[in-house]
This record gives sequence, structure tokens and C-alpha cells, in this order.
Amino acid sequence: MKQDYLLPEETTAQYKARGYISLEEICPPDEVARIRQILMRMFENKVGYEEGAQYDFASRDDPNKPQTFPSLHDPSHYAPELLKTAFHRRALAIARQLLGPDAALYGEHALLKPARVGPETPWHQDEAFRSPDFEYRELSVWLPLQPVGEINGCMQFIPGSNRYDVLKHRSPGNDKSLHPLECCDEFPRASAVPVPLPAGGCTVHDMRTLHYTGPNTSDSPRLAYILIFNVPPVYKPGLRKFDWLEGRRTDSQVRKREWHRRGGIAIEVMRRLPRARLTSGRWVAWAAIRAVSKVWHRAR
Ligand SMILES: O=C(O)CCC(=O)C(=O)O
Repeated sequence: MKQDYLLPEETTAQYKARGYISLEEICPPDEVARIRQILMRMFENKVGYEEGAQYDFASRDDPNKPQTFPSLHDPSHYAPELLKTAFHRRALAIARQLLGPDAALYGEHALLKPARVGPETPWHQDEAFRSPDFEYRELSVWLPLQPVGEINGCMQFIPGSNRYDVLKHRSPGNDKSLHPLECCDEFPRASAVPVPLPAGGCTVHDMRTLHYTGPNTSDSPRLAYILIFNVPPVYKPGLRKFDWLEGRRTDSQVRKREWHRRGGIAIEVMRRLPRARLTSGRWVAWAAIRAVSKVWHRAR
């Protein structure tokens, strides 16, 4: 791939030292408008809800109540044009620069904090959501689709936390049917750095970097689109335990399982095929172990 977006050395050094960087422009204004329109329409139409891809990130799913924090995984499964963008191309170039040439897209996430009611996203490390049986290298490129500041939930980071181990996490209120995880360990909260950005700027953070976004207290919705990149994780079973993941079962996971049983599994496999890295032995091993472990855990 032609490297059309290269970070200066000073920026990559900053990423290694602090665990995050911010860029003022990664997505051109016309794309920001297009991506925003596509995602807003998907939220209005509850795209992916029955399949468990769309859910309330902060509360239990209740089809009879308005969602407080609508969230959608892998929106390009429903609108492939989302990945035919300069944003995707540039984000991939950044991921390859920071993680190495094997880096590829792992997933996407869209998060909408409605005006005045959108709640906080608790402090967490992304790795706390992953299986403890693998060793990872992963980063997220977080794109705000309107200007963001503390008033509407910009990203905040703890500099240097990328060098921590995975800290203890829990489900909010220990309710394992909820999506978020919150870090319940000691860390220097007072050193948090908010990162305001214009629409079309981005932050890039490592999967160990502690991050948070505040509630949206503004009069407009706050929409963010996140691309997550990784190199194929390495299987290292039995070395760690993430007890906060044990017994966790969200409403969207239940819907997804039911959809899979009704035949959705074949659709899911077809949708994921374009992202399969079949020439990488490490990727094939990771995908196979993950699939077997999901089937095993469901059967129990
Ligand atoms: O947008 C948010 O509120 C949180 C995003 C986040 O936690 C992430 O991108 O890892």
C-alpha cells in the first residue's frame, strides 16, 4: 500500500511515551458529513438491533424506551462504503506505522451520546474487554463527527498508562448484564488529560491506555466512529485471569446468540470473510482458537 499518511518521528515517539496522540485532521469535511449521515440513519432505523450489533452502551436494552447511549458494532457490515474513505486509508497507514506491517482492521464501533442525556464512558483499558488467553498489540483511532470538548464527551487519557499491566475492572454496579467495564484499581486520576478536537480530527490510543469520556451536557448529540486495528494476537493460555469477564452476559450477546441459532452465523461468517487474513498463520490460529472457545463457552 502506498504510504500516504506518515506520522513524523516526534509523534510516534509521543505515542510510545504517553500511549496516545491526537491529530487535527485525518478525515476531510465532506467525509465527516457523509459518515455522520450514514451512522445517524442507522441509529434512527435501529439497524443491527435484532442481530445484537446495536445496543445501549450504558443501560439494559428496552425496546420500549429511548436508548440513553446507542452503540453499533461494525457498521460497515451494513454500509460497506464506510471503509471506502480517506479516513480508513489514513487510519490503516497510521496503524501499520505504529504496530507494524501486519496490522489490519479488527473492528469498528460507533457511539452516540444524545444531547443532554448521553452518560459517561467509565475509565477503562480496552484490553480488559478481550480474552486474557492472548497477547495483543492493538490500537484505536477515535474520530469525532462534530467538534468535541469536555462539555460533550471528548476523550481523556492517563499519560503513560500504556505501560501498566491490565488493571482490575468491574461491571458498573457489578451488574454483568451491562456493557461498560470500569477500572476499579488505583491510578492517578488527577493526571487525566482531556483532548478537545475539531470534527474530523482524531485520537489514537493503545489498548492499555486508560481512557474516559464525560457525559454529553451540550444541546447536540455527540457521535464518534472508532476503527480498531491489531496484529494477530498470540495464544498464551492460562497466564492471566480477567474475573470481571466471567459470567458477563449482556442483552445484545443474548440477541446475537439467538440470531446465530436462527442461521445468522452463516451471514456473520460471510460478512467477516473480507477481513480474514488467510495468508497469516498467526491470524488463522487466532481465528480458529477464538471460534472453538466461543462454541465451548456457549455449550457450557
Ligand atoms: O466514545 C466514547 O465514549 C468512548 C470510546 C472508547 O472507549 C474507545 O474508543 O475505546
